[in-house]
Amino acid sequence: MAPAGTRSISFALTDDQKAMQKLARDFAVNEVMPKAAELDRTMEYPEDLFKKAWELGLVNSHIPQEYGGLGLHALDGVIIAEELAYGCTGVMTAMEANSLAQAPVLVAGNDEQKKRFLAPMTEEPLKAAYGVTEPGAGSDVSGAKTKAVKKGDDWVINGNKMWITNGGVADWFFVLAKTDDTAAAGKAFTGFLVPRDTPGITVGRKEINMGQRCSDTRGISFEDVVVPDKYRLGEEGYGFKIAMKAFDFTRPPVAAGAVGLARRAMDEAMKYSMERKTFGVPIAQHQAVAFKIADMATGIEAGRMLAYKSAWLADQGLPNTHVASMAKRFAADHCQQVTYEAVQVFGGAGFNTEYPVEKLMRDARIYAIYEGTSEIQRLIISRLIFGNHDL
Ligand code: CS8
Ligand code: FAD
Repeated sequence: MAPAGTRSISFALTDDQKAMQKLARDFAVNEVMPKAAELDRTMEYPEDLFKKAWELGLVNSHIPQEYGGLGLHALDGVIIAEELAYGCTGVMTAMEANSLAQAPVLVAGNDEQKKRFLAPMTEEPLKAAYGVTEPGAGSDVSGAKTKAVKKGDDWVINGNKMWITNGGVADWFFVLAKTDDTAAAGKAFTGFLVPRDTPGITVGRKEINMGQRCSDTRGISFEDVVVPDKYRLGEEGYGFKIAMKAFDFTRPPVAAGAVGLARRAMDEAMKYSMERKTFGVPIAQHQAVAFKIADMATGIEAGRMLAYKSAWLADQGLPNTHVASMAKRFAADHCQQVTYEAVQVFGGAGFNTEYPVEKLMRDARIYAIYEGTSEIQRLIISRLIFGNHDL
């Protein structure tokens, strides 16, 4: 057998990663958790928490150093995302939505665009939003109808986006618009960076959602919105691919968010199961309860490994679409199961708003829907596997 040191795989975090994990964990436990129930009740956007997290470097962490950011890697972002989600996934989503909007810029933006849209986010706690989904097109992005027409040196955008996270607080939007009605999806769309104060943008009401209620979700309409050609992201016609490529970087942290939420629900269930007694013993001593916890812990570990691997592949510059979808699919579905069973462990108290697990169960539900439903992740995975792609 070869000596341990010669093996190439390592599950160890670096000292920097451990320090960042601790920073994010302390922030989640000490700052986010005490406010989570109130934010769920009021549905207020977590502005103060956003500012504090921004000051600590827990938001926008992957903006490159030449644009004023920390230049952290995808794996670092995944580690942070899990911890923030442990505190409250509504808060985590409000923060992570920035990364989602920035991802297309990191994938395809030029130097001028990065200076204009990314650099200011390191100077002030600005927000951004990713606008792809429409009232008539969510899973099927190619069905999006928002149009951009070239007029001289400008583009004129018309259409409606729906379910846009950070919609009401964003300083700018990434907008996917159709620029060629005749081409296939891969050449029919173009991405644009659109400042919020551009005339013709109307931001809709804050949607009242089942969970993650402090996160800001809105419809946005664009009526004759004029955008200069210099804000066109990447080549004309390549917007669909840019929008998809962005998910390769953002699905890993979303998966990590689901892992963080599951870990929180497991911790709550464990704590309660050691306190609550039935038939003369803590319920943790009933094997039916202890096995629920064992299954929770196993899935959390598996989900985390998938999230780590998908981010690690991205950091190596290797194809990661399939593993990112596996991570998102697995962790999203597992956190449904974990929060459902956590409510079960709490019994009647699990159904009550005075205890934390009913919120966790509501918050978990969206993980199987946003950033691509679990069905769409399966579609991506199966297509890649059957397509014999170089995985
Ligand atoms: O439509 C695609 C899809 O992914 N649908 C799901 C949409 C989705 O995930 N939406 C999420 C919106 S954002 C959100 O919810 C935010 S939540 C709030 C923030 C949370 C923070 C915590 C699909 C179904 C996968 C594909 O659709 P098709 O129409 O079948 O297109 P394809 O034929 O597969 O592809 C067309 C061309 O694009 C290329 N492509 C596809 N994927 C990629 C990636 N990288 C680069 N290029 C890609 N990943 C593909 O190769 C095709 O190129 P051709 O040259 O045409 O062959
Ligand atoms: P549909 O596409 O209509 O799907 C309905 C059902 O049919 C789903 O179960 C789906 O899985 C299933 N289905 C569809 N097609 C297939 C198929 N081919 N095979 C099998 N099953 C299929 N979007 C953004 O662009 N930016 C954001 O910031 C953003 N944030 C969001 C925040 C929240 C809280 C929510 C609710 C949504 C957000 N979204 C955002 C949109 C989100 O990505 C979409 O809701 C999601 O992709 C699903 O699209 P849809 O709602 O149109 O459902």
